This record gives sequence, structure tokens and C-alpha cells, in this order.
Amino acid sequence: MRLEQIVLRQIRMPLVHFFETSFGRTSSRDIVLVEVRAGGLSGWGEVTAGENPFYNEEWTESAWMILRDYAAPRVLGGYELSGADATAPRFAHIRGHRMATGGLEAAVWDLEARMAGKPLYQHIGGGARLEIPCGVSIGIQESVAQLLEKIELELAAGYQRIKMKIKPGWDVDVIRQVRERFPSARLMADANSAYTLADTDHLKKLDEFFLMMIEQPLGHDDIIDHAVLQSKLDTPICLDECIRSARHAEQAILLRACGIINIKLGRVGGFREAKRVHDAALAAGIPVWCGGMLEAGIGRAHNVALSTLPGFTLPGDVSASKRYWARDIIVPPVETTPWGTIKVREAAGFGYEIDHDFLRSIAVREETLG
Ligand code: OSB
Ligand code: MG
Repeated sequence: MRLEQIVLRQIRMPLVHFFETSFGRTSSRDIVLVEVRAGGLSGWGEVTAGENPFYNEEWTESAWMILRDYAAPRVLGGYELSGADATAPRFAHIRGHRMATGGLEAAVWDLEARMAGKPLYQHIGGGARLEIPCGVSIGIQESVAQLLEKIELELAAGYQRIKMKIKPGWDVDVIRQVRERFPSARLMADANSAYTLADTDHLKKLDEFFLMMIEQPLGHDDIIDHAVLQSKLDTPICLDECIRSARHAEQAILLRACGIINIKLGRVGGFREAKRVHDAALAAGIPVWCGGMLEAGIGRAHNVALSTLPGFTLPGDVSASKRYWARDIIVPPVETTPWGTIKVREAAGFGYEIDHDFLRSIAVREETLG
């Protein structure tokens, strides 16, 4: 396949509620969308970088520059791409910036699925389940009462597990109150690298609450410290930020740094690498689940497709559009069943329609390449 044009768009969307993690609060998202065009068809991808380089090194602006100046030129200009799976290797010389290149890579998978007239989930080799088990990620709140109220609502909506964001000063005492109020809920905590090994004794106190896992407590790029911590905790560690490639997954597994892996499409650079991380984990008996980055509809739909691979046995952070957006960029929005699942759609590509009028109305930047 030869890509004819790549259109970059930046959209601005206010969140229905702010989302707070240990690294800061987000109230509005600036998202880069990638449209790849060939043979009269378009494929779409969404870049999952945040607005600031706080989750990892990428942000909206860096993603735009990497795509425009480095990634797009490597697949345009008449270059014959042997297939979607050959896209990520074209970007091997770009160090890091996987969310940027991953947005383009995912768009090529979507395009190739549409060319074949197949749903994206089938095209990536998924389909092990056609209903995705869903959990929610709940940010740091103004008060514990507010957190308890939110959890109550999400459980009533059917969500199958609750993830709470933690940070020093909002951890053990908060989780104790949540556990007392919801004795049998499936609970977990995500620290986004807010602790160090000096906090080992403190983190050890979380063992008494029977959490499903503790996500990324230590350094964003430190697999070895997580291995040291895991040897001292009963609760399984789930790695998020640390796992940027299948090689990292293999190394973390080898070092027993985690019992579970959160796979994010953008963080690892797209579907090719996400599948490789999945395969490495499956081979080692490590369960995985699909993480989220406050995605708009395109990224959300891609996450649904990814979650149909066989190893995605745990509820992920992929939830209904209305938890984030007053209006999503896809039609229909992503919706959940009363029992906390998302039903996978059968239309070609990522399975939803793009609301082009709405997209135009929230675009703050657009550039056509090629
Ligand atoms: O660490 O999983 C994370 C959101 C932004 C950045 C990092 C993370 C998150 C979430 C939200 O936990 C997941 C979602 O609901 O999209
Ligand atoms: Mg996380």
C-alpha cells in the first residue's frame, strides 16, 4: 500500500469532570488525530499523549512535531508499505515518542482493515471475546466522601472494578475507608510513579486491603526497583509507564518486577508492539488489561479492538464516552451494558462513524502532508 496523504488535526475537548493523578490535574484535552488516506479510503488514529510531558516524555506539541517532521515523511512520498505491520519498523530510528508514531501506526491498521472490509479487531487477530469487561479509573478527589460517592455510582452502573489514583497523603487511609465501605468490590490503586523504595514499609500497608494490584508505584522507567518492591509485597504490582516495548515486558517478567501488565496502545507505539507485549505476557502466564489515556472516541474504539486479544482477561480502563465527554467525536458514543461490558461492533475498521461536523467545530489546527 502507498499512503497518499496524512492529515494531522488537533482537537480541544473539555472533560466532563477534571481528572487528577499524582502528576497533576487535567480539565481539558488537546488531542492529535491522524488520518491516513489511500485509494479513496481513510484510516484514523488518535495520539494518546497528554497536554504536558508529565506521564511520560511526550505531549501534544511534541507529538505534532514528531509526526510532521519525522514519522509522516518516512511513510509518504510513494514509499511502498508492505502492510500495516511494516509501519512501526519504519519509525525504529525515532527514539521514544511512541505515542506520536503509534497514532499514525494505528491509523494504518484501521485503513488496512477498511481496505479488507473487515472490523479492526479481526484484522489485528483479536476476537477472543466480543464483550469487553470494563473497569473505571477514578482520579484523586477533593474529599474521601466524594470518592466514596463516585465509586458507589460506578459500581451501580455495572463497572467490574474500581481503580483509584493514589499519591503520598492520599493513599492508605483513603483506601482503608473505601475497603470498609465496599468490602467485596474489586479494587486497585495507581500511583503513577509517586513513590520510591524508601516508601516500601508504607506501601506494604496496602497489602491488608486485598487490592487486585498496585499500578506503577515507582520510577516511570525503573523496572529494577519494581522487582525489589515486588519481592516485599503480597499485592501484585502492575506495570504501566515502565513497559514501552515487548523487550521491557520480557525483562520485567524475567526480573519478577510485576504480576500484571497494563497495555496501552500509544505508550508502546501502536498495534504491532501492543500485540508483541500481549504475546510475551500470555506466554509467561501474566494477565494483561487495556489501559486508558482519557481518549476521545477513536482511541477508545481502538482500545476496544485491542481488548479482544486473548490475554486481556482483566477488566481494563476502557469505559463509556459519557464519563469523559458531553459529546464524543464518534457515533454512536462508546456505551457500556448494565453488567459492565462494551459490546464489540462489526463495522469495517474501528467500528464507529466519525462525527465530521463536530470534529471540524472543535479543531484548533489542521495540516495536510503528502
Ligand atoms: O496511569 O493509567 C494511567 C489517565 C491519564 C494518564 C495516565 C493514566 C490515566 C488513567 C485514566 O488512569 C484511564 C482512563 O480512564 O482513560
Ligand atoms: Mg497507570
